[in-house]
Amino acid sequence: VSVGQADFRLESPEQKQARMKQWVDDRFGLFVHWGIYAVPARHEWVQNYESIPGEVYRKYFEHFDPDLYDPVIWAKEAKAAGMKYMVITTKHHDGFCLWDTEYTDFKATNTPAARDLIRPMVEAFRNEGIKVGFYYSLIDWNHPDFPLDKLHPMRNNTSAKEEVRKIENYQHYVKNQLTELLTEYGQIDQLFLDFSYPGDNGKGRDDWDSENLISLIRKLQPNIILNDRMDLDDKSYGWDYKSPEQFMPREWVSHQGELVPWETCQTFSGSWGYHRDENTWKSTNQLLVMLIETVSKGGNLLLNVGPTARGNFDDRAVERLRGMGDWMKYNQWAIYACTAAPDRFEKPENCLLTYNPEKNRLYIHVLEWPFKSLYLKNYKGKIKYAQLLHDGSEVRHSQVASHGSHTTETGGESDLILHIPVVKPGTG
Ligand code: FUL
Repeated sequence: VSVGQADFRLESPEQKQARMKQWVDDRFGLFVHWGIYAVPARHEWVQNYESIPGEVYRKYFEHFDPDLYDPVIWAKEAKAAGMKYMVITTKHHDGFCLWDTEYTDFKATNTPAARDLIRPMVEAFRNEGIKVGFYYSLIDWNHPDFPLDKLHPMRNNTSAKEEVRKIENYQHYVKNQLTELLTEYGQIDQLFLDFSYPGDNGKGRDDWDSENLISLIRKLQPNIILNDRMDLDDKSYGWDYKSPEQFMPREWVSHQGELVPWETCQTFSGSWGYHRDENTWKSTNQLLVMLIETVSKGGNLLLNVGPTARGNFDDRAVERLRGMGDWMKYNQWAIYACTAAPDRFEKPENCLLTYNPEKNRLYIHVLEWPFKSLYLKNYKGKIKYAQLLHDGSEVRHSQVASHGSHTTETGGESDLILHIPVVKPGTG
């Protein structure tokens, strides 16, 4: 489905659904936050958190030398984890650009890395069959015309100029850079713009010229999937999916009553960029539950890695990605092309449900093992056949009424019992 430049607003819900289908079915992607903030290794907002003036922050630019950078390895790790797409920070809030942009000197080519770091990445991921998306920060603490707003690292510095910045210059800069990104790297599947706080620059107006920006983006990449972080409200057309950060909504319904696609972006620990001292890492098990829960609520998961300044993934990230990959090998069918289960299926205790509407298959994720049996309330007549997903073993089910010993006080004739083998998968 191709939507022309001027008429993207006329796209019907069916056309939009068709354009989004593959992305929605893919469900699991890799987010990569990489930039010169990986050098100080203490959060991607370090310049803001520590109010570091541009001249001082520049020392990280001068030391950015990713001697271990090999995007082929990154792509292989993502593939093995079962991820189907990736989104890379081409530029974060500090304004540093990973590609060879014409519009600023604050770019990878001028660091000791001395090359465009995006191009080989795009190629490596595509070679693994992983779709490529770009994150692009609308906020830019390096650009001279970006307002000294309440989030700017220099906002409280009296020596910083308080003059009204020429936001129009900055808007041109954004359009020029996005034009580069969306014309020089082939088909870009997703664009994650980040982020907006309309009116907070003190001038109460559209900071990014968003509607024209969307027109430009749609013209350059008619099939791109665009997030919702421009300064347009929920009723606006133009964006394709909601991008909740570090949380999962139960579901997202539009003003027209339709389900809105969403993707939750999540971190392994408390930082997006590589953080040397951050120890609050989620376990592989927690991350898997997060993935299942996301799909069980009808969303996508974009899970973030913050590579080091030397250009590799840290061991903790690799261990978790591989652990997730081990699980995905056997259980991917309960993730891809799946969504929330229809209401007729009640969620058993300590379980999550995912559902493939095209196959009419329900997946019951039993979060605690072992169970001798699983009580399925009001499932009578709703199951034809049950099996363990990881090896296909048939699982017997029976009606509560015919197994008196299983009947509980809440039991009823419409309930079923699923007889789960006692042996845990992989142990016997
Ligand atoms: C936020 C940013 O401020 C964070 O640094 C990160 O990039 C996250 C995905 O989006 O808005």
